[in-house]
Amino acid sequence: LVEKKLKVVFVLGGPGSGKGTQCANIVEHFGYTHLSAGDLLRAEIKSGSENGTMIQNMIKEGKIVPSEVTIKLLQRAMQENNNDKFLIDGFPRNEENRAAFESVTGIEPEFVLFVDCSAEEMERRLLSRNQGREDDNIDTIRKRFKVYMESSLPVIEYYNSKGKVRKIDAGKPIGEVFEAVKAVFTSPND
Ligand code: UP5
Ligand code: MG
Repeated sequence: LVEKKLKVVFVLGGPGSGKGTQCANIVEHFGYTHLSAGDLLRAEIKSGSENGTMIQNMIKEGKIVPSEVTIKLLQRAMQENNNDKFLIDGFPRNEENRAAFESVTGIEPEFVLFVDCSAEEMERRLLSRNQGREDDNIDTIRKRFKVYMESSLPVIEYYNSKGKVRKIDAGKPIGEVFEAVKAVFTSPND
């Protein structure tokens, strides 16, 4: 049995920056499988798992779920899928997430797509999303922004120092943002 070498791209950026939206486009054009850590955690709540209540409380507070929980869900999703190219959206969110994923899976990302957007625009998008997410209220949004600035931006900085960050301006209309994303995914050496 030959272990397949998995290709992973982390898609990082603030709450409401458009990670999920751009991932859907990347899947269509470049054949990746999209794994949103947040979606996996929300599915875990719905499934009535023993961790469900804990996860729900963390998400309501905008806090980062313990990495062993998230990593297990990501690993399971990758094992259940025959694809060898994955977009991991919204993970790793802090230094501990990053180091634990690397040591547990042995996977280093090919690169990090940094979906960069102003806080004002992200707030506007989240407040008008209307998909019933329990964390899309102004109180939780502020908490999510704070955690993003304090814990998630340093992860992007870490990868930037290794030359692995591809930053795109996500403040523009969806189609224009995707043009920049396409350029990243079609350029050589990525
Ligand atoms: N939209 C998108 N692009 C637009 C554009 N260019 N112009 C205008 N509108 C645009 O987009 C958000 C909204 O904006 C949508 O209505 C979209 O149509 C519109 P979306 O693509 O959904 O943005 P995204 O970046 O995916 O926003 P999301 O809210 O999903 O980001 P978060 O990072 O906040 O959410 P996530 O689901 O990743 O995490 C939620 C919580 O789960 C975290 O706060 C945390 O508590 C927990 N979590 C963990 O603990 N660990 C993890 O590893 C992951 C999550
Ligand atoms: Mg999302």
